[in-house]
Amino acid sequence: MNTKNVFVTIVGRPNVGKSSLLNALVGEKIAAVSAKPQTTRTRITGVLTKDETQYVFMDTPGKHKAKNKLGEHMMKAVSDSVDESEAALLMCDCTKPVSDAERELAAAFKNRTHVVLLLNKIDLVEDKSELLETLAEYSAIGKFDEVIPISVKDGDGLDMIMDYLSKHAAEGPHYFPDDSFTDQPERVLMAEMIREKALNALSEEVPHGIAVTIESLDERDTAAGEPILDIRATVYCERESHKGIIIGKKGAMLRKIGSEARAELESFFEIKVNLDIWVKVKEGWRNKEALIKNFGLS
Ligand SMILES: Nc1nc2c(ncn2[C@@H]2O[C@H](COP(=O)(O)OP(=O)(O)OP(=O)(O)O)[C@@H](O)[C@H]2O)c(=O)[nH]1
Ligand SMILES: [Mg+2]
Repeated sequence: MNTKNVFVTIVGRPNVGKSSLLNALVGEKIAAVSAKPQTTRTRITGVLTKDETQYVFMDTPGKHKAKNKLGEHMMKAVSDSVDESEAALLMCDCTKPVSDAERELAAAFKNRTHVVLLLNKIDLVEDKSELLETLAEYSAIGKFDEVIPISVKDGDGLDMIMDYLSKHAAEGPHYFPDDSFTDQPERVLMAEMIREKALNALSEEVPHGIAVTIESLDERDTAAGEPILDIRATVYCERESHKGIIIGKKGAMLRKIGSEARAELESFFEIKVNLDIWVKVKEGWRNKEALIKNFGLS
């Protein structure tokens, strides 16, 4: 059997559903998803091998105007992905008008890469004829091989994406083991699960300044002989006042984040987890190269 592969970049402005799509296509929860824009901070690779074809998806941070050094690294991840992609999914929120982010991305791909325009969140549109107008607006900004209306939430249209990509796979090796679904190290997956729960639990200002690191991982047996994983994590934030918010009244917020993260860690890694989270302040870390690097974000 001749093997095939196809590398696909998923780009778009923040919050349109890129990471949700990555998770849905790969069939595993590998990227953090939240209602807060700028959830994704680095390029995240998801892998799906079906018969002879290996699909390699690259989820990217949402395109925006960087306001700090972290943002600059995030936008570098986007432009690198755009430059390297063989096929791209430009993802939009069909309930929103075209923005500069979409114009710039469409222009960057022009006449070079196979681009499919995905109009996501069609579940939010009651009168589907409204989509025609949106479609016309988007069609004016670039050249797309196909335009596919989808709802990642309802799983609508995802098979059409796969049909398209299967036609664009080229003969070549599988670069990842056939049973792997991401190149993200375990510790990164764990830290991202915790960060996602923090993003969901915290309001507005605080979440953007959060970073999570895994300090230690130890597997042991409980007294009853059951394996358990001790995970010690640190949540970094930018201000003392934010630390107070993350910990919450009598530790309630941190307990909520911890228990939600633990449930997901246990189901993903299929082992009982004991999660110990500490909160520390690193003032202005999003503008400090050394710290950004330390957190694995450059
Ligand atoms: N109604 C609806 N909501 C969706 C759909 N797809 C994703 N969402 C929601 O949109 C929000 C953003 O989803 P993400 O997948 O984190 O978006 P993203 O594009 O990766 O965002 P960034 O990483 O910030 O660029 C989340 O609250 C999702 O649950 C959809 O098809 N319909
Ligand atoms: Mg994302």
